[in-house]
Amino acid sequence: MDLSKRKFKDDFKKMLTEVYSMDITESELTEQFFTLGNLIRSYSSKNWSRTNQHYSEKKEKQVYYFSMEFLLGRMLKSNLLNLGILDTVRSALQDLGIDLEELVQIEPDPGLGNGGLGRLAACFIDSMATSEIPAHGNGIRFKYGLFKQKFVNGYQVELPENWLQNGNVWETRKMHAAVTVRFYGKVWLQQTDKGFLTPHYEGAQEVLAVPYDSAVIGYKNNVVNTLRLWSAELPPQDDISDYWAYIHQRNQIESISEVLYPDDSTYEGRLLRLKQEYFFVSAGIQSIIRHFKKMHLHMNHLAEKVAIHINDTHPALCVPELMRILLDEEHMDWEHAWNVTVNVMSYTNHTIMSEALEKWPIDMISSLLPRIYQVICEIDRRYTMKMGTLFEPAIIDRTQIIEGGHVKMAHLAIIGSHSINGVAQLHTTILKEKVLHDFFLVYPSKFNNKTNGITQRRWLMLANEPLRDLINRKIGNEWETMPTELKMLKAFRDDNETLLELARIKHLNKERFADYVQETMGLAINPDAIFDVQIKRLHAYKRQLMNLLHILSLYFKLKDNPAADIQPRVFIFGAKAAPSYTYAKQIIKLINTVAELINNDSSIENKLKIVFVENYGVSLAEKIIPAADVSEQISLASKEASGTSNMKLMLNGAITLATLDGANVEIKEHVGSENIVIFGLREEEVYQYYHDGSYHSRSYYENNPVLHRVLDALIDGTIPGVVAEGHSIFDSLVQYGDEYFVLRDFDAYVAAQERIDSLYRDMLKWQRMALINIAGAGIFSSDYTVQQYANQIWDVSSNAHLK
Ligand code: AZC
Repeated sequence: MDLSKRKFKDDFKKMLTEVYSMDITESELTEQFFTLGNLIRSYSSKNWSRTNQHYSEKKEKQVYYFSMEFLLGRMLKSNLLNLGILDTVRSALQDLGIDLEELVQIEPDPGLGNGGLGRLAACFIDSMATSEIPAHGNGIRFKYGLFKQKFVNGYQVELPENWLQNGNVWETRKMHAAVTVRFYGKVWLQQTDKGFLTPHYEGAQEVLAVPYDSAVIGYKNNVVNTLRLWSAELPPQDDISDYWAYIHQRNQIESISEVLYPDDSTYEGRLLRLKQEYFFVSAGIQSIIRHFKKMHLHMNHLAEKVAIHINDTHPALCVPELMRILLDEEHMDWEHAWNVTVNVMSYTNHTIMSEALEKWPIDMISSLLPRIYQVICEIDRRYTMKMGTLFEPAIIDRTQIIEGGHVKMAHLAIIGSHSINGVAQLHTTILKEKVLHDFFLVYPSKFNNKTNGITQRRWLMLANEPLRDLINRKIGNEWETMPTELKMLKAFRDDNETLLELARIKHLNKERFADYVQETMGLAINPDAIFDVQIKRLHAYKRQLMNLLHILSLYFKLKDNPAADIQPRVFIFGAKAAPSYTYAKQIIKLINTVAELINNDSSIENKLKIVFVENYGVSLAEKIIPAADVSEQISLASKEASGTSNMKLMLNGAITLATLDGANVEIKEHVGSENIVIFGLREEEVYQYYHDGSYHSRSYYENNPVLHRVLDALIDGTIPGVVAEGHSIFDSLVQYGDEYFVLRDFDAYVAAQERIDSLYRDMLKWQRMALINIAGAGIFSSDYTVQQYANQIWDVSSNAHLK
């Protein structure tokens, strides 16, 4: 948008007076932040309604991305950037004596997601608006986001994250669009006068679902899509006979949208979790149908106008919920309703970890959602009947929805969707050949790959402005919307001036991060050291533990020989563990304790430091990633579906140190094997071990002296204060088989780390590698990913031509 500094200053002052009756000198950061937020809203509101109007008038097909999680991060700068007014506003505020960076800090970072899956959804909505895809997010407005992590004596402690405390400037409550969601009760089918079977409900609990909409602003294109998050409320009641019963009921209902489950692998509080899933699914679909009906088209045409995406299995109830509405409320016959449903739905799988494949006990689902359960049973019955004639019984048994007293959500999503995708090539191959092989036999054409992506706007243009400026000076700014144009940077691979400039920028970012660490943790780190970064949820398969064992091996090397020639390193960790995941929490305690030991040992002359940042999330990622030299992507091959921090880090010039897992495989293809450091078992080797059962971790402990010493340190008091944790972790590796092959890959990992050490010594060579990584990162933009979803799955056009 066109905005002069003068106009902005006038608007800002006016708004401050209107809302707070203050002038600038009286106002504090909070008032200034809300004033700016409200101004941004007013600047985007016209385009928001224009976009909606355009979609309605043109009857454009709409995509609804259903996701339990949207891990947005702070929106202030992102909105300014996308409106095209970031620089103007920054400079105008400066004239007014206000520092934009200080205002940014006022905004709470809404942690409405656990990790990769939630952040992917956030990147997608940004990219969908930018790519002019008529697509909206649908999720839950959790009152409490993912817990705030504190370390107390090295242990993770979880505190509530009350992000809504001071209100959310971006949202609008849309009471007129509220819908009712039903739980419990009895249901039976009755014939109406017109001959339809309609369900009758008795004793159902009714919950009011109230939507809160936020604008999703496309990058400099006037498109504003919608993120709709639902909040659970008690429906208004005429007479409240029993006040206390009323309060109790209200609390119970409001608890549905109260907390995000702090777990991306196992599901606790199961009943509430199931309620959450149905709640936002039912609310979302009812509101879609309401909207569709305004077009006065027959329901048979729904799939021409609506695509619903099921992000992991959490929203899998979309399938029976849409069926319920088509059958019970629209009186379609089963065949037509099913046809429409399958054409509308598509599903993404994000993990092969079996504990994350949701299933619900029949008792629970049949009492909480009686009608939905009936529909699921009928879907299952028809599936087994139809496929039973085509495939052998064993295949049908393994692919049924209801089995062993449970409803399997992935099966429901697969049977009820026309498209099933994995999130990286390797992951999709594993789905087809292993994890979902039976389904692949049944529905080969449903399977496809969509490799994940990230938005270069947040992760480069905003997070790393010095790098953005350098790139723009070298190759112009076309890459902002056509990120593969970054490849033009390759022309500078032998240009020492550019490489030196890259080094200077990296150093600057490292200094900034070092300042932050000094301020917040009181720890001095050296910006000349290698900044070696592993940031992701704490999970055994991601092998933060292997990283730590290597650090210990370096530490002992220095203890034995203080003159040992190693490049100084700062190992940076950021990770939350699910509160119920004991083993992961033990690893956190161990890392913190080793950090304490190493950081305070003056005999190693600051050659090693460990920084374990508290409360890792989007805002911290934005500080760490631009400062990273090394990107640790060291999961056991086959276990990480894709990874996305790998993409953000390469885009910022970090060198990837990786196993051939998830999207690392594709990163290697794009940068070439000389610009990435690969090590470790490959996926086929891992499966071979599973097959022949020949991995015996103990022999690695017994035969590898370095490993032996490192592992002994866990249990012999070398690392003080971790007796219980040390033993538990030692046993998991040596005694109980080392599920994720940490000891098997240790040597290869150490060798790979030595290679990093030696590469780093040649500064120009290192920067050349960094440059090639940046130049090759464009393909991993979520702009491309969502365009592929649009063309190949949702069948909608990108470029709605709103300009
Ligand atoms: C993650 C995967 O672990 C990660 O590899 C992937 O990049 C990301 O999704 C986005 O696709 N999964 C999750 O965050 N959560 C679950 C339940 O899998």
